[in-house]
Amino acid sequence: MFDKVLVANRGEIAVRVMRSLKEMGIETVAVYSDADRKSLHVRMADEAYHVGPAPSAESYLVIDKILEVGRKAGCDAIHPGYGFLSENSEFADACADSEMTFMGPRGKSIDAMGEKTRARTLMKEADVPVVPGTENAVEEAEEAFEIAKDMGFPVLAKAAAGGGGKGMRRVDEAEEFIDSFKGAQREAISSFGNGDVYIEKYVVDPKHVEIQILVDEHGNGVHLFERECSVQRRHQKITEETPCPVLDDETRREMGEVAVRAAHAVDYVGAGTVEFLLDANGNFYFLEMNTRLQVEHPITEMVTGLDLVRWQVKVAAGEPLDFEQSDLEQRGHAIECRVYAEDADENFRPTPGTIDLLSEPTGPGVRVDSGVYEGMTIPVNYDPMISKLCVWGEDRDHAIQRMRRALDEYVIAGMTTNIGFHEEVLTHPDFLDGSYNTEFIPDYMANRDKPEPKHRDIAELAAVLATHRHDEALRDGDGDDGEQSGPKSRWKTLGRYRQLGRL
Ligand code: MV4
Repeated sequence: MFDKVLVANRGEIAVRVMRSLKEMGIETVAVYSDADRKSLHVRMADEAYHVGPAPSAESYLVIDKILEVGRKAGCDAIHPGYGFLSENSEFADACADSEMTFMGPRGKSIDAMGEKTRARTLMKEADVPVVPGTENAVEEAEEAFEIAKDMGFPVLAKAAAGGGGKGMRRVDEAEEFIDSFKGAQREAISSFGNGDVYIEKYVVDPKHVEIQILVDEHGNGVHLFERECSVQRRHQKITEETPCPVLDDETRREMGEVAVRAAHAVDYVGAGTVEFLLDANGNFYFLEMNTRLQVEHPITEMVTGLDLVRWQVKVAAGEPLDFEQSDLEQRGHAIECRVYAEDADENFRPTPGTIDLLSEPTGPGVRVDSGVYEGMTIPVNYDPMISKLCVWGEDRDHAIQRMRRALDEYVIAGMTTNIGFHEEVLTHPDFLDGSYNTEFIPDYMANRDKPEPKHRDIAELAAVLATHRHDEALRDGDGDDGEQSGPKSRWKTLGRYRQLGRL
């Protein structure tokens, strides 16, 4: 087993990974940029090393700097988290070359899934259903047009080097095709330096359902069931849940088996996720594979009882899985809400700032994976996610009730957050009946009226109160109240304003 691990990431995921490492008796090493000197992951780590200025291209993404820290600190492995270098095959191979274990798949597995046309070919060979489409990129727009007409509109022109929604053009009518196709080629060149574009039949109003898999070095592979991720906007997930409310057991089992086959087809080792589109008739199609731990992994942990990071570490150390598929079950229901410093009323504009007051929900069935603490300033340089609020319930209704309770308990003052927006989602009829698909948020936003001020006003009021209380504390030499001293207790005061806000 490893003695000391470098966590090559920041924020909540670095904190999450370090927690499992600590539980396993492994020392933790953090890296940080100028913007993260005071961030939570730096405080959590046993050691921390500076890796450069705020822009990630000059710090968290510089392979040589990260490896140098690993060597200097004497690490025997590196956990990449998600984003940054997590799906960089060059980094995965460079770790292996410098005798630090990369906690992820081999570089060649990352590359096999990274190029979409190649991945589709490999998947077809492994009997994994893919969306009908061309085998390879099509160079000539006229040739592509003939193919599209045979296929029938709508079709999708996709960049072979794309992924996560980048480099896609939907074409609904023949007249638009040539321009859109050429546009997709230009975009592919400017975004990826690779102009290859291929054609797929467009699957209308699908659900996005993904399967978590786990494979060890000894060829044992299991799936940890699905996550339903259709609540998203511009390819940013907002809410995820498991089980998927419309999936039957037969389809679930099939999807799981297919996902494990997909992983084996690229000699995958470690934790990974296979994404599918699920159409209204219950047909599912391989979309892409994410060769990393994902943001939304906690809801899988809640229904399976497994610690995915712990298993990433064990598998990376060469240990075999000590359970098989038949040992696993989905127990209850889990939901994640991604809590962001953003303003849903202003086109989801990021609103990073300083957290004046923070009180995170706790209690039965609640888990908060947070990257912040009270008084911390959220850097403007990175994704403005504050935390992931996850709940577990005995069934879906229970989980929804718990999530609404937990959202209500959550106090973040000093900035606008999307907590109020989550409450809207969690009370929407299409969410409640589970029928929603990837058009849910776009459709909702097109018709949405700005809600009554609630969380937003409360946050601003609370910021004023926090400042006031701070002044008072300086004057009295003691910020906290003793007994029933009313206004001096910030939580009681805040509670009163929260109730007022609801009148
Ligand atoms: C599609 C599709 C419909 N038909 N492919 C978006 C992300 C990228 N991984 C692929 N995506 C899609 N591919 C075909 N043939 C619809 C989407 C899509 C989508 C997929 C998952 C979650 C949200 C989405 C939102 C819009 C479009």
